[in-house]
Parts: sequence; structure tokens; C-alpha cells
Amino acid sequence: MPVQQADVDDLVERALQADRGAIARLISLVETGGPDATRAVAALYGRTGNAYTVGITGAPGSGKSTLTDRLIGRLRRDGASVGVLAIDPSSPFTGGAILGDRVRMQDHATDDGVFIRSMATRGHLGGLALATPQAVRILDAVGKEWVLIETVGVGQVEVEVAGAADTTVVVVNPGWGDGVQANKAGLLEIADVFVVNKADRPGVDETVRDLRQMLELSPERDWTPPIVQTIATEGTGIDDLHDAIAAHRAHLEADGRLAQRRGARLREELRAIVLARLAERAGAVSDDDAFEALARRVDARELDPYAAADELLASAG
Ligand SMILES: Nc1nc2c(ncn2[C@@H]2O[C@H](COP(=O)(O)OP(=O)(O)OP(=O)(O)O)[C@@H](O)[C@H]2O)c(=O)[nH]1
Ligand SMILES: [Mg+2]
Repeated sequence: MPVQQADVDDLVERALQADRGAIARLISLVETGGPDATRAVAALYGRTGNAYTVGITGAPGSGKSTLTDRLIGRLRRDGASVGVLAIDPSSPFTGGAILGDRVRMQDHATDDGVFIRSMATRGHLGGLALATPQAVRILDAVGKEWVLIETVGVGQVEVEVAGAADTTVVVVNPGWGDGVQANKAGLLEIADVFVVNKADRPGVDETVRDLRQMLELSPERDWTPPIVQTIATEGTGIDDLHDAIAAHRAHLEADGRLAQRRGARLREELRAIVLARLAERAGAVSDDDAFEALARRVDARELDPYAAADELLASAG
């Protein structure tokens, strides 16, 4: 249901005063999309650009939520405020992730410095790819210093969303071929830090070796992703993960790379919004009477489809 302008303003106002309910409502708005979402983002955009974002991705069940939970704990030790978006996979093999995420991050549920939210795809135009950056903005605007984004590393959009963070952490597990699977899913290209989680299981050295080999074969980059070993369930290696993220951040912040990366991302987002808006307009154009009239002329071979499309677009302005 659309919210009144005054209500959106009121939500924004309350969210800025750290009202958790209001923050949650705003995230629901951007999840749904539409004019209310646009209004909320417009009201908050000027306050954004301060949060550091970390994408955490990997195969279903690799331990992303458990790691995220530990990372929240580590960041809180420094007194930093943390926002978390757990993107619920549309993928059928990970049903029940919402409950899992809630259970695994429960320790922080009563901590005012932490805000955790699951987000679903909903399948609207631009879906997750457009909604996630808006949700990140809300957390950024209300003062979260870190925003962690958990996505399952299957599916192009989920991988894209994780890859759009300032630092992207790719989680794999020990065992034959896990690194190779990550490579196939396109995760190797987006990784700034690798985590071999479940390092209490056999095959850690082989997996590390596989990753190293694949990195050597991939195109030269100005940053070589470190490989960190963790046992998330026991909290082992979390300091190493934190340090690896901090090192990548320092690398980006030197020489203006972070600003450059964010600038490129904003341009990509702008392009995606323009495309989504054009697609919306095209949708409107293609189900009115003028469309049908032109389509009949195409049926009758009086017009070719290209000429008909141009005519439609010209009349739509
Ligand atoms: N042995 C072992 N188990 C782990 C470790 N880390 C996580 N697990 C277990 O692995 C299972 C999946 O962990 P999650 O943190 O939910 O994994 P996830 O990647 O968030 O899962 P989805 O969001 O469903 O894709 C749980 O049963 C965890 O307790 C680890 O280091 N060692
Ligand atoms: Mg999870």
C-alpha cells in the first residue's frame, strides 16, 4: 500500500533518530520499490557515502551467516556500528535461510549498535540488484559505519550484488573441487579476500593450493586476494579475516581507488535505473490501443516491426 509523502518524511525523521522500526520500514519500502522507495532514497541520499560495505558470498551452507555473526562481534569490539543485510536466496536449495540467519545472528539482536535485516527478491523489475544498494544507503544514512551484505554465490544477480561491495569476501570450504566451483560461479573474479571456512575439516591445504593456482592463472590485478582460514563456529581465524578486510580497505583508500570504484558503481547503477525506467515506459507503450493499431499494420505487411517500434516510441515521447 502506498505511504503518504508525510509518512515517508516521518519515517525518515524517525530512522535518523535510530528508531529501529522506522529503519526496518524504510528497508521494506525499498524492497518493494516504487515511488515511496524513491522518495525515501531522495530524502536520505545526501547523508550517504560514509559506510564501508563488505559483501560476503559463497556456496549455500558454506558458513556465511556464522562468519558474518563473528565479524559483527569483532567489529563491535572496536565500537563500530554495524548494519547487516542477509539477502534471502531465491534459489530452491537454501530454503529456511531466514530462520538460519536469525538464529545464527541472535546474539546481536539486542545490541543497539547492530541492525540485521533479511531481504527478499520479490521479482520486481531490477529486483535485488536495484533494491540492495538502496537498502545499504538507508543503513549508511542512519550512521552504520559498516554494512555487511550476505548473498548466496549462485545466480548472476546474487554474485553481482556481493561484487558491488567495497570489499568482497568469497567463502569456500575444504574439499575436492570447491575452489573450482567458486571459479565456475564467477566468484574468483569478484573476490578481494578468500576464506576457507570449516578449516576443522580435511582438505584445507588442497583447497588453498587450488585457489592459489587459479589466482596465478587469472589476469594480473593490483591486489592479490589473501586466503584466510577460519572455523567460524569456534571463532578461529576471525581476527585474520578482519585484518585481511582492513588491508584491502587500506589498499583501496590509498591513491583514490575507493572513490574510483564507488564512482564506477554509481555510474553503473544510474545506467541500470535508466534502463529500468525505460523498460517501465516500454511496458506501458506496449499495451495500449495505439500499439494494437500499429501491430495490425505490421500483420498486414504495411509496416515493418522496426518502423512500428520507432513510431510508437516517438508518440510516447
Ligand atoms: N564444522 C564446521 N561447521 C561450520 C563452520 N561454520 C559454519 N558451520 C556450520 O555450517 C552450517 C551452515 O552455516 P551457515 O552459517 O548457516 O552457512 P550459510 O553459508 O550462511 O548458509 P546459507 O545462508 O543457507 O547459504 C551450520 O550448521 C553451521 O553451524 C565451521 O567452521 N566448521
Ligand atoms: Mg546464511
